[in-house]
Amino acid sequence: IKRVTEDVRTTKEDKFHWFPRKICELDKCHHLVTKFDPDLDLDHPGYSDQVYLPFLTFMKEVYSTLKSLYPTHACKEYLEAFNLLEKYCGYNENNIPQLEEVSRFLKERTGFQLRPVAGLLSARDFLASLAFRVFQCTQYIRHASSPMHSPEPDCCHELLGHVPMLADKTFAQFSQDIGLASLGATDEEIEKLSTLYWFTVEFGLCRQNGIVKAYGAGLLSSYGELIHSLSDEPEVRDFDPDAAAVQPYQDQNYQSVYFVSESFSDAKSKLRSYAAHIKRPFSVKYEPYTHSIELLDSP
Ligand code: NLE
Ligand code: FE2
Repeated sequence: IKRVTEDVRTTKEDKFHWFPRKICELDKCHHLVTKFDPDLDLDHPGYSDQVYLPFLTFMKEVYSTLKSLYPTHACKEYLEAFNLLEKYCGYNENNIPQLEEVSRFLKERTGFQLRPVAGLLSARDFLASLAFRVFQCTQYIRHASSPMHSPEPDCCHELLGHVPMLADKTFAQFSQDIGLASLGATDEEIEKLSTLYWFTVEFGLCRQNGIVKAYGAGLLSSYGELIHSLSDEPEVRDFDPDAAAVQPYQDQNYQSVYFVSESFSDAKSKLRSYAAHIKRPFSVKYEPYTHSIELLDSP
């Protein structure tokens, strides 16, 4: 009888992909993808050479040019957090903020924490960490030839793009919700959720007092694309998760389509109803006291 029940359990568990249920299991979510290889990739700014920007040039060039655009181009949640980061976390053009210090700041604001990662993670592993309010951060710096736009995430992108937004409560919840929706999802659903992530967390726009502003990290860390996204060149559509989840995109150049949300709480409730339609044999609930995932209606 014992054997039989075990068999049944195994068959049922095979129906969904493994996922971490405790925060310590994020140690197993470390699968890297080799998406951008400067030596092999003709479109990569580093193709055929090895010159990476010296660390301190980062804050000077990237930081000061971006900072001059924020008052007019960034959403108010971003501006508020950016000011605090300058005040308390060593954000300024002559300094490289310490991941640990920034992580402590975020933890106090929204419970998010940063975790260093060696390269680009698989979408499944990256999204799973968001379910635990853990943000996996790259640590290298973009190529010197294109400080105003990098095709891949780098520490400028993480620190200037993601960190300020993760300090906002509603946005933090939105990010965690994408992560929770990804746990145990099929490969197709992961693909759709990472596309959704792309058009919101990375390249999202929002309307504030009738004016369109940027909240996506890929915009807030790229001087060139931040200007482009708010010009009249690209197509701008109202945010709709069903459409955004299947919108084709590329990562070599500026986007040609952006989605604009009315507010973060609006985006959050739209995402929640999208996620409710994802078919899984269980639903999940985050247990903040133990940093673990509770399965409801589990097999
Ligand atoms: N294009 C962004 C930047 O230059 O910072 C990075 C995007 C990563 C998805
Ligand atoms: Fe990013």
